[in-house]
Amino acid sequence: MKALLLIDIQNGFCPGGNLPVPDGNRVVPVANRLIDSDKYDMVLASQDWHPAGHGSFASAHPGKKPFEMGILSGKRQMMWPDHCVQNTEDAMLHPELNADGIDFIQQKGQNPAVDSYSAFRDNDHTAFTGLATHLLAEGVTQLDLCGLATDYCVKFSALDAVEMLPGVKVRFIEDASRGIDPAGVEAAIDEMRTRGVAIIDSKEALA
Ligand code: VGL
Ligand code: ZN
Repeated sequence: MKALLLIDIQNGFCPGGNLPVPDGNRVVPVANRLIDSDKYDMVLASQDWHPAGHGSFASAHPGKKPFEMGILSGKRQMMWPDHCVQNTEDAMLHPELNADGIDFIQQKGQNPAVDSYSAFRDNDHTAFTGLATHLLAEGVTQLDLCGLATDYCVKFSALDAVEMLPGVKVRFIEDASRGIDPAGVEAAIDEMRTRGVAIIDSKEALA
């Protein structure tokens, strides 16, 4: 069973959103080609889904500004602008993404005391979303990932997929993804490759 996992292709991470990734919207047509292809038995999407006042928001920490490091539940945490608050426009999947082709949506980031970059578990690895159990129950053998942002949620989801889905081929689709920081993207791709994630482009995924 081959699955495609689209990470956080939401308004909040596209230009005009609250935590815009440069050219984030440009992943949408590529993602749609993947969704509409006959290459996948299942298409899943993750959705960053924070309560208002989430502990990853700089606004929840007096004196902190966005993109400074802070502390959340005793651990180092990037202070983000308020983003992807539940039931707001910012949290909706990009309107041009072919949502009809998505079989399953995994929300994450609901616990105000911990961030959850990965679609599989929170950053301190104590709470699981259930996505790994779901994919294993479906008999997944290959998982292709792409979306936003390469250096945060895509990377952590891919690394968790390798660890939590034993025997599953995990591939990162580079041209269907964009990152926040260019140096961070390069490091993220190196780290994924080192940990066993195949780095491919959509042409290879669709071939
Ligand atoms: C993300 C920062 C905060 C992401 C989510 O989707 O990469 N990044 N929340
Ligand atoms: Zn977030």
